[in-house]
Amino acid sequence: MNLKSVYETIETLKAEIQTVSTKEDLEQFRLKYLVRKGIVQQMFEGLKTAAPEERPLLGKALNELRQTAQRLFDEKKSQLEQVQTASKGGIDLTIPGRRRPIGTKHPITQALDDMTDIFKAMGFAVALGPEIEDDFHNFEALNFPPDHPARDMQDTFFLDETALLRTHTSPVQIRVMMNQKPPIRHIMPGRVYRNEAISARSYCMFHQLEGLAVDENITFAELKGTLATFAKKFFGSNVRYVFRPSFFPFTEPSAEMDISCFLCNGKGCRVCKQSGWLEILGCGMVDPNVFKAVGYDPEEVTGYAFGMGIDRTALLLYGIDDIRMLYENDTRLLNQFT
Ligand code: 2U9
Repeated sequence: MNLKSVYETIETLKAEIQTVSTKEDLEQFRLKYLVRKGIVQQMFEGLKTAAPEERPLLGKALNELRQTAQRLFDEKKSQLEQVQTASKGGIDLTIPGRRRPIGTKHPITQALDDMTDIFKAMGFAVALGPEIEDDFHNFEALNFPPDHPARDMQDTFFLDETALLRTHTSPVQIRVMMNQKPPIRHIMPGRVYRNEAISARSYCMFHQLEGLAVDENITFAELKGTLATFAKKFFGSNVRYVFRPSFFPFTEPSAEMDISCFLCNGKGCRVCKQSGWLEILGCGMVDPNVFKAVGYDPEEVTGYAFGMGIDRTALLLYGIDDIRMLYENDTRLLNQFT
């Protein structure tokens, strides 16, 4: 053993540690160099037989050899441990990124948006208006007689003597007609309020979508065609429909539209109460008194209007059996509408 062979061994160590890539390789390295019978210790043994004048330099070189072997070993050990913790769960770059939960449309918004798109495609514009209204726009202009039960405190939320929460979106149509001349083709989606006992089937607030078309020579046939097209687009092309005579203060004649039950296809089920039919909307030709109230001449223009409640339809569509679930914002319900 001489100085040269010690420095050569140091170089060999440095080269060898480069080839270590596993814990097993590292153990081989330790057994070869660092144990009591390993190469480093054996070279130290050689110091005893070296010429006395060579010993100081040789001893220094051997110390350098031992320190280098230990340092290379320690560095490699911690490097391998880091790789191991990373792959055990610290950082694993192969794991796909975490998905951020994104919000979903509320079922009511979903239904309203789908309905709105269908009417927009048929040439209707969307009109919005205030939820706090007055007697004129909510009742008087719509031909409600002064003693109509809807005007009662029990059915309408009054805020003071003149202000009330709108009971339907019809006052928006009154505002549209008073602001512009025919032709008019508008739909009015929005929240409405009624002072009703809260139950699984009814709530004090719900959503409506109403529509109004006013022009010269508008007929009941156009009303039927528009609503039949809507029903087929929204509920499915094979639905059947029927118009039954009805009554509303603001339309004459008036009708209600039923569609064949979209769950049992008209055979009869729990949802349609074995009738095979579902009532989905009310409609009719705008009453001449309504035109007079907004300053239109009923001899010059005719029009049709329709209105539907969204919430009950959404319950049927999505198979929800308590209307209150729609307003509780329970994410266990909402997450099902992704
Ligand atoms: C104007 C003139 C006429 C809107 C109409 C209905 C028939 C109707 C109900 C459906 C279920 C209310 O949500 S519900 O409880 N609505 O049956 N609505 S015709 O008629 C109008 C509206 C505005 C100026």
